[in-house]
Amino acid sequence: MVSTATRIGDFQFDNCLMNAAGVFCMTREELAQVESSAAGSFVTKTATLEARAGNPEPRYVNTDLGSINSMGLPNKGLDYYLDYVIEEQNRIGSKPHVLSLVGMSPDETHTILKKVQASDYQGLVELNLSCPNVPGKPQIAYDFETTDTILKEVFSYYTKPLGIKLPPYFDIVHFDQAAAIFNKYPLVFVNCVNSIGNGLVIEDETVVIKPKNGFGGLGGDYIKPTALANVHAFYKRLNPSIQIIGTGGVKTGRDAFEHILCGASMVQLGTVLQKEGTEAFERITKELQTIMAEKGYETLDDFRGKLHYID
Ligand code: RRO
Repeated sequence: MVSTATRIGDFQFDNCLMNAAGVFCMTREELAQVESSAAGSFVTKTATLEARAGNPEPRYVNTDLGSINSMGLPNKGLDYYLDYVIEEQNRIGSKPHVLSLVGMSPDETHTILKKVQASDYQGLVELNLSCPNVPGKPQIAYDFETTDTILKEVFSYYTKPLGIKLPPYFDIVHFDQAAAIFNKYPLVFVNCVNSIGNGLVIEDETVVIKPKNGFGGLGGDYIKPTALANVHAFYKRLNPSIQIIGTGGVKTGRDAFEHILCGASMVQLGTVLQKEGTEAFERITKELQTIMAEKGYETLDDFRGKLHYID
């Protein structure tokens, strides 16, 4: 009997697939749709302290090879999502969930996390250190000094299970430097990767999204090799207590299999979920189960991280 069940920290999930933050997670209705699908969990849209309208439209476009977005962190504000995950946590039969957060400044991040710390929420939190789309705000996790400072300050008061959402890195030295920082803290997971920031898609002679003169985060096929490299690089470098969530370019069971082979304990669907809807969870789960059965694998532990190299 093949199982795609998994665990992150102390939380058990019946299935290793879930949505990626930003897709199907803006409203309670969308989150409820993911909850009632074959997904093992949901993560909320990254919340700031106050609600935000985000960037002007068009700000998300699907392409043949994936997607480009510059949403600009639109969300309904911390309380909306925090209230919902607490409500869900108290519902019998509810799955464990992930609350995604970031402040518009380090101070706001601390205000938010202190609120979560003081709340009844006992589930996982994902601190988004990698939003590529707020004009004038660089991706936090590309600044190692700031990242280290934020994590040091956070763990001086935050005692609940916390992970971080990372941007893709592109240099071995950066994998080494980032991992050395993350290994200093009691992180439960790192999520690799957010969209590849600041790509540019053109149709005829014009950019396809309005914000930032068309620059936006890439998802989908464009980013799978980069995502796999980041999952595996951090799987190899991080303390075994820090698990990996794999995100980027998953549209088939084979893609999910590859993320797990690289070391992922959970796999998130972004662009494919936006394109196909929540039916994608069942289809990709079945495709993954078929591959596992063909290979004689019964659980994710049978192949997680066991990528083969050429001698
Ligand atoms: O809202 C966005 O523009 C956005 C965010 Br916060 C993020 O983390 N990643 C992304 O591709 N878009």
